[in-house]
Amino acid sequence: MSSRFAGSCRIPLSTTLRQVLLLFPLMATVAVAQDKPEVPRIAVAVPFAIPANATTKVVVRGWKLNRDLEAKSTIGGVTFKVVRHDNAPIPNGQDAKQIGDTLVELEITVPAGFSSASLPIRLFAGEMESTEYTLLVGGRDPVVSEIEPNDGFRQAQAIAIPQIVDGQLHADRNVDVYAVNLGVPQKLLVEIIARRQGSGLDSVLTIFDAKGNKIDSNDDAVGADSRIEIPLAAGPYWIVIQDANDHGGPAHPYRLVVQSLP
Ligand SMILES: [Ca+2]
Ligand SMILES: [Ca+2]
Repeated sequence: MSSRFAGSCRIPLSTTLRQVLLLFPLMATVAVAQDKPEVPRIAVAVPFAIPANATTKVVVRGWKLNRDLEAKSTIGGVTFKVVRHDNAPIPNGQDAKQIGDTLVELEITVPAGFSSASLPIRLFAGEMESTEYTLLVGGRDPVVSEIEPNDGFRQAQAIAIPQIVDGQLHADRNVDVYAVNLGVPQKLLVEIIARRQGSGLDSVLTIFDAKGNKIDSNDDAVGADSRIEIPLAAGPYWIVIQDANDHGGPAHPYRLVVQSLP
């Protein structure tokens, strides 16, 4: 430390001045907090994947969304209609800091021939705009929706290979089961896209053979999202999706991707 600064430390401060100086950072923090605008923020869109050439109802969850908002995209040709805004239910034991506490329901119309695989959206409250959230549009492989009930081996939903399934763990302790039948031996990729899209789901993926033997399981491969690559003999298999914390509900959408690898 230089002598100039060392010398300045010897100047006595009055008690009042010392208190003001000590309080100043706190006062500044309070002022910033009070002035901070309530910027809308997006946690997750349900569903987070929508088709082209269709109008889809999408519930956007997040914070500060229960108000008059406008939705926009930097990509033209897509229309947004705000249907309603409301407080969002927080299912038992779940964290509003992760899944949001307010919602806005949109009808999003994506035109035929929409060429992008993603649709960035922002919500505007007057001058304030949310951070960007990216919806997925279509998919490289055929896309189907989950068909309930698919909550056990006996109710498994049959899917093809390749296949994309857009689904949701709709309640606590929900288990979704899909059945695939391999005509020939092949290396299978099974992947969940959920948390990276803001979903509350912490997926756990398990593959069972026809006898009910567990073949492989994965919890976290890409962040909290699960991924399995496995060579399999020909035959029927079950793909099971669960939440690591047994949670489910309106903020737990997922996309299941099943592909044959070379
Ligand atoms: Ca489900
Ligand atoms: Ca996980």
